[in-house]
Amino acid sequence: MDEEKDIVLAELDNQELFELMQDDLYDGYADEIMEEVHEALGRGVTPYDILNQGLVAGMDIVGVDFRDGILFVPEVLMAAKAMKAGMSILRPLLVETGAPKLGTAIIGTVKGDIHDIGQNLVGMMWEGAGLEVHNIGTNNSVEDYLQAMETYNADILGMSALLTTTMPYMKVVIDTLKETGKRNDVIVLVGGAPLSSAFAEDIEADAYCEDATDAVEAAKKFLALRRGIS
Ligand code: B1M
Repeated sequence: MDEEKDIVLAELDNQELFELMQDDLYDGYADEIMEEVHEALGRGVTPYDILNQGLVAGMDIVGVDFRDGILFVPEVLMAAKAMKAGMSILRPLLVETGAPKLGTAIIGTVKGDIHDIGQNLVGMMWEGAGLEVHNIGTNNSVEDYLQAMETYNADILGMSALLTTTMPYMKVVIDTLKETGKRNDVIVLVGGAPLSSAFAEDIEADAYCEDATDAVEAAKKFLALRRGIS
């Protein structure tokens, strides 16, 4: 994926530009990704399409090759860095919709898990939908979640897990909420690639969100239900 040195971005059609983004994300080229995101924006491509057809599609390819032992942790970290560089340009555009404030959410990855790209994306999309979002980062213990819920008076608790070994920790958090009588104070939404609706139901979360768009829909739905506006 290295024969692209003399590529003139302006000569590519949108599909070719997305494919180049996927290749450059794979190669961890953060500067090139930023140039390509600017090029796409300049053509009037929506931030949402750039995110999904360029960056997220590129990260999917990285995931497959990581699983298959073709890429290793340092390369995946470079790809993650390139993804974050692209997201840093898209973030204000995805967030600035002028939507009225819907409520307050906290989001963070569970204890033992340092994958944060997906939850950052969900946080951005929630902000764009009008939620006040407090992203509490990765590797969160029960205490971290409880503290953040209290500090921000959160309506929504969002938890992310990307590993089959860390997803059970979500149940630990929800069980603690139940034991401390706080379960009904908050809407619990969960997400991450290894999860499913059945898992969410099993641990008594309010909903499983397959992706960031789903997370926005779920947040709106459960906030409306809570306020009796369904
Ligand atoms: Co990791 N990793 N990783 N990794 N990594 C996966 C998850 C894996 C599936 C790769 C693979 O084998 N194909 C695999 C997990 C296997 C499993 O458990 N079944 C894996 C592994 C094994 C590991 C390590 C154990 C590797 C090792 O060290 N041997 C290690 C664990 C570290 C740890 O957490 N303790 C590890 C490390 C890493 C890096 C640090 C190198 C890097 C993370 C960098 C970072 O995040 N800052 C990394 C990456 C990048 C990945 C892959 C390639 C990409 C994840 C990603 O960012 N996807 C991933 C493979 C894959 O998922 N295809 C993989 C893009 C992102 C937009 O999608 O995160 O799914 P996603 O988020 C989506 C939805 O899931 C949903 O919405 C998001 C947007 O649409 N969503 C939510 C997510 N969270 C939500 C929360 C919500 C709602 C929706 O709340 C309401």
